Amino acid sequence: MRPAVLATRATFPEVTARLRQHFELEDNPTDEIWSRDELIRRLQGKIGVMSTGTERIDANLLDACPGLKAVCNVGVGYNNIDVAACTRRGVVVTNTPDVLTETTADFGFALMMATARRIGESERFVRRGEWRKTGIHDHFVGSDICGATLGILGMGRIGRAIARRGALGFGMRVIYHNRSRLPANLEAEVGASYVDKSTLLRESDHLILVLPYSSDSHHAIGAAELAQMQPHATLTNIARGGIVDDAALADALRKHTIAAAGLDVFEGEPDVRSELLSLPNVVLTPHIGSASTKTRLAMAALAADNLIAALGAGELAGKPPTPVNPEVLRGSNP
Ligand code: 8YV
Repeated sequence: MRPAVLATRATFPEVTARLRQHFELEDNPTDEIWSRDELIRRLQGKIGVMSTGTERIDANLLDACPGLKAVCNVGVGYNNIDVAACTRRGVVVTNTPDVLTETTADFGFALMMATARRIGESERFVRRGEWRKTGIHDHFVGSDICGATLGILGMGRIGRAIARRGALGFGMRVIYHNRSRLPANLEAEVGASYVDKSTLLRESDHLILVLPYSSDSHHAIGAAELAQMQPHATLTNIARGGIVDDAALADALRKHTIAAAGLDVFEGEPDVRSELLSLPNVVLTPHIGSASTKTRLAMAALAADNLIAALGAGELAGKPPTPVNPEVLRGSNP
């Protein structure tokens, strides 16, 4: 009998076919979102899971599913997984870095531009049939991207790809803040200068968030931070819900403390605060930063490669390409 694994969300046929070469696969072709109890029920007898950001893999779930040996997330972020709890139980965790960097940077730029140039608002105006007579100096005027100051909070791979676009493509002055400063050669390559967080907030015309979510980054942008930003500034969040205090942001948008926001991620998503839904000066998208067909396929394929290798099968047996807790593979977990 081949080992059994679970894929929690619908994926590409070529990816399920590859998993079926090695495992008894239970998949989710109708893509319904399972309750936690349902997930735990389906994980019984499974030794691996291909998960997504929708599923919370924590200590309680691991205790209820003691046969689990590998959790392979489709996504670079893995704040849905308690990695320490997995490591303690010898469960390998993997993610999908690199393959989504450029696609997500493109999307961050697109959302920032839509926000600065009021594309959502003006598109709704046209659809409502209100385009009769328009003013010239005050008609959906927004703020420029070219030549403006781009602020980046978080400077990992996606942050650097956004910096490059801003500096090289749009002639922007790029400033960033991160837990650790980049080496000088990397700063020069991406055209970005390090500043403290307060300078970043005060000087950015367009601030974009690309840092991972953790208890340290919870509400990294709240009322106090928004108050330091310029009234014409925009804020774009493509990182994770919870990094921004959405209630404080809605308040700032209503009071025009900042001009506009572009949000791809939300606290408590897929639910979105009703204040945000009714404000004109916010562009809302449903967590689609990495959503190009090519990239989503590459992410799913990498997650499948990780699952196959982590469970000791295939050419890379025992060596999943992108482990998050490699110490488990070395057998040195406590
Ligand atoms: C995914 C993401 O769509 O990679 C990430 O961290 O947020 C997105 O690319 C999401 O994680 C789905 O699992």
